[in-house]
Amino acid sequence: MRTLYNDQHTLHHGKLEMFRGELVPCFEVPARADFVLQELKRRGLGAIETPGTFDEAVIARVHAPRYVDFLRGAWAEWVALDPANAGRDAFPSYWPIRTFRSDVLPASFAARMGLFSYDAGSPLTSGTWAAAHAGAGCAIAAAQRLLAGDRAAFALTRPPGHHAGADFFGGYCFLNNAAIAAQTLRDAGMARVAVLDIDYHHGNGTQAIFWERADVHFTSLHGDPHTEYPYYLGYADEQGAGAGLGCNRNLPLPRGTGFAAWREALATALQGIAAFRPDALVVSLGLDTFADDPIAGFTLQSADYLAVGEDLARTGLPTVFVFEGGYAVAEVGVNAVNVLEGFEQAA
Ligand code: SP5
Ligand code: ZN
Repeated sequence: MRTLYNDQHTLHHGKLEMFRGELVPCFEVPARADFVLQELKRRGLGAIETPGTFDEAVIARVHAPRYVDFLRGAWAEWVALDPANAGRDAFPSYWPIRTFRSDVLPASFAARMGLFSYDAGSPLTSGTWAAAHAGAGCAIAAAQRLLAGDRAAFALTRPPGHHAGADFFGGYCFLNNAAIAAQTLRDAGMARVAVLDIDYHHGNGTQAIFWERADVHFTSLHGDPHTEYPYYLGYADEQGAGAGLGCNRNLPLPRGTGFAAWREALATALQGIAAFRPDALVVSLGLDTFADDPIAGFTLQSADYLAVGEDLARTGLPTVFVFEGGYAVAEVGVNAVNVLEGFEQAA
């Protein structure tokens, strides 16, 4: 399968993230994608292409214009506040939680940082927009490979996307690449698209984007939010609303879950997806379900990812894979490519 990749991802390189009252080195680093790229080449999985310019209209169908405008200009605003800011990443410190207004767009940069985010773990850096924008281009180009008749394509993107909502960043995510891929398929005439999120963390952004929509079905397998990030969404009783009621499915699993139980949940997820009769599948491919992941709690082994790919191929659906989390950096390449190779062998 083809990989869509843009080396501009390296322009997003956060230094530190807030954790337990301290700034600790970022887990989401450029080397993650480098290891995947290296493994793709080593195993000869298929052509690796860099997309050119693209039509931005699809981004505006997923994200709010005032949020996109903010992200595009955020670094320049940050540096304009103080030239010394060029040497430090931007973090939010204020959030409009319940009872505050979110309809007013404050002039203050700090206030808008909080309006458009939900955690302090996602530093905004000089190259965040360029990297996220290039990543969205990869997601769009991967979706277009399906429209051209390919069975599958891989968008090797970072920063990741599935925590980003229509108008907020968080969880290391800025633009929701999986949602953008799904929307691209819809815009091209596919009637129904399923998104399956197998990152360790619930894909709260993707869920929220499609919450009231009947044309995109969202399913997520993830650590139980009672104990796991992102805590405030991802529970089993969240089924969508309005026209989208019944088009959202969460399968939370306890911390410590191993491959046998995880794979059973995957089978359950795939049955629900088949019942939706989608024209295509978008997989939010997080590899932080790996046993040695430093910030997650499942115990999948590298060889298990081959079986994951095989299970996904048996859907028979045209499939876009979008890279998400996975922080065991030295192993993330093998684990990601195992999914893709398992898929290809069973397809
Ligand atoms: C895309 C994705 O996987 N985002 C995950 C964001 C998780 N952010 C919270 C990280 C919590 C860090 N916990 C550190 C534990 C160190 N032992
Ligand atoms: Zn994750």
